[in-house]
Parts: sequence; C-alpha cells; structure tokens
Amino acid sequence: MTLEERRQKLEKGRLYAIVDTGYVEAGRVPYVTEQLVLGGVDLIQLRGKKLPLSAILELGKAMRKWIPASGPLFILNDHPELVSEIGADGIHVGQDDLSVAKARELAGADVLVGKSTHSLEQAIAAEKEGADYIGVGPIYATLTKPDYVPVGPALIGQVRGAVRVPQFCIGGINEATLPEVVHAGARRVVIVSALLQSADIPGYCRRVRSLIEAA
Ligand code: TZP
Repeated sequence: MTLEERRQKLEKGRLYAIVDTGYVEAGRVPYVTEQLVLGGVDLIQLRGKKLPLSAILELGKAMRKWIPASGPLFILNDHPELVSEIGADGIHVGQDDLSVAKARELAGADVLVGKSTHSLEQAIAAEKEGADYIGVGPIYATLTKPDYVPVGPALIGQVRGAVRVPQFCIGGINEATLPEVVHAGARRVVIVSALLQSADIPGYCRRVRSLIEAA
C-alpha cells in the first residue's frame, strides 16, 4: 500500500486498539488480535514496552497474519527498524523517542508515523514535524501509563481547533468515560485496558463505535 492509500484509510479511522503486552501474554496475542479484527477496530498497535526485540519481531509477524490487508492498519510502537520485516503499516513514537523524520527514514517512506502528545504545544509541534496522526493524552489517569499527569478532556477541543492531522484521544477511555470525551470534541479514540480486559471484545468494540459515531 502507498503512503497516500494508508493516509486515506487513517483519515476514516475512529477506533484504535493497542495490544499491550503488559495486559496480554504472548500466547494470547493472536486470539486477542483476531477478536479486535472481528470487532472492526480501524487501527491495531503492538506495544511491547518490556519485551526484547526478538519477541516483538515474533509477535509482530504473528499479528500481521491475523490482520488482513483489507482490515485495520497495523502500527508498531517504537522500533522502526522492525517495521518492514513485520510488514506493519505504521510506526508510533513517543515524545522521548526518535523524531518523526528519523522514524520515517528507518521504517520506510510508505509507512505512517504517529506521535504521542501531552499538551497543545506538543500537538502543534508534532504536526509541524510531519506526523501523520497524533495521540492526545492521557485524558484521564490510567494504570497503563501510570507516571503521566492526566491532561483532562478540555485539551481535546483546544487540539481540535489547532491541528489538522487525525487526533486520537487516549488514556482512561472506556464505555463510562467515552460520552464525556465525545462531548469534549473527540472523534477518534484509543482504548487499551478496557478493550483488552473485556470478556466480549467484539461486542465492546461495537458499543464504543456506536458511541463515537453518534457524535
Ligand atoms: N499513552 C497515553 S495514555 C496511554 C498511552 C499509551 C495508555 C492508555 O491506556 P488505557 O488502558 O486505555 O487507559
């Protein structure tokens, strides 16, 4: 797929899931990935913060088999050098990681680059830097990223008014908090623990999608 085709698909994305190995043990990664695909998420990221590169490579290749090319975009957290071997569609970097340009150089010219942001200034800077999309958060306190101060839902409207690339709100978003997030202006969200801990992942995906799309 070309970068333009990936950007078009990204533009339509509303629900972004992350397979975080802090919640999902390696053996369950294929099953959880399949469930997220069944639920119709638009993007899936592999986030293996504490795993060695060899394990990330193996999990990434396994996930790629469960994510059809016509299905969700597959994004790798960090490690742009593994993107082409895994066949991922994109790479996601944090504020303390590589620049967008360096990530693109290492991952390949056709690959999407996303960047985490935690303030209006960072959101504007990430767009200027050339990010294809940004994450905005953590909106609420979350055990998935415990050391970060939540930014609160008010930032959502500010970023929406200042940035044109797709913005995915993240952090503490679940069925209960989603109405407030949507009311604050969010049109795209990332959900990690609430989805991964659900006993019915496809059902959870469908319910949150209808809440986002009702906006
Ligand atoms: N970046 C900002 S918040 C967050 C990341 C990776 C974690 C969000 O996880 P959850 O479980 O949906 O709160």
